[in-house]
Amino acid sequence: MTLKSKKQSPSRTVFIGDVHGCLDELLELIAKINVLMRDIAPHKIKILFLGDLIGKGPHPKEVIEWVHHHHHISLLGNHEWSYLMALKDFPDQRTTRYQLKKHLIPTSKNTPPAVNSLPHYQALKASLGAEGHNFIKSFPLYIDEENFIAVHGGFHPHFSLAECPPEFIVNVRTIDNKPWHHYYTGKKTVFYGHWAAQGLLIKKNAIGLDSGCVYGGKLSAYVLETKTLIQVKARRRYVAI
Ligand SMILES: [Mn+2]
Repeated sequence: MTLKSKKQSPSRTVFIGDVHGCLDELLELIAKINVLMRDIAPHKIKILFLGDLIGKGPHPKEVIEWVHHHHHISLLGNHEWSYLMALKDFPDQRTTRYQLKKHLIPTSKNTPPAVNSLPHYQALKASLGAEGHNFIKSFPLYIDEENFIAVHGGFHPHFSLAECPPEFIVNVRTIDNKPWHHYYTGKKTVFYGHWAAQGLLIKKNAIGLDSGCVYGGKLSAYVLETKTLIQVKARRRYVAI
């Protein structure tokens, strides 16, 4: 056995921005990632979606099923949040925490109105079945690891992630007219989505990966360990921005 073969296989952590039901682009992106990672052991590759798998785009059901089937992780986006809130099917403690804290943190002015009606969500729930629906319910609000933080929208600099209300985490873009990450001074890199109008943004400690695929932009992935950006172009513009 050579020294090299005794070495532990490296691991890779891949973040993917807002898919919004763009299944074709997701599959193309995954194919690119697979080519790039052909020398990495499959069990060493962790793929983490930054939320908003559903909403706006053409294939929300198929995207949810694909991510679930492949045992990947997704954060809760504002669209999954709206879906669960509309169906009144949210874990109680999160709603309670929001009720307690909402007077402390003003909701971002940029919070979009709910774009999907209750009948739309009910139809999606019916098409997903219990398995897909429960998968959405399992999405974490944030992930705080030793070497990164992942959130859908962002967080408030004066509050810990655990203290920040869910609606704020999934919706925030700006605080006092500045990007929320302007106030973030932590060392861990924060990966976030949700801000297609800002687009791809790579800073030392904050990386925004919503590059507006559903608006005819790109679907983006970023590899934590190698700092590699991987993108595919949208096949078309599915909705107007
Ligand atoms: Mn979003």
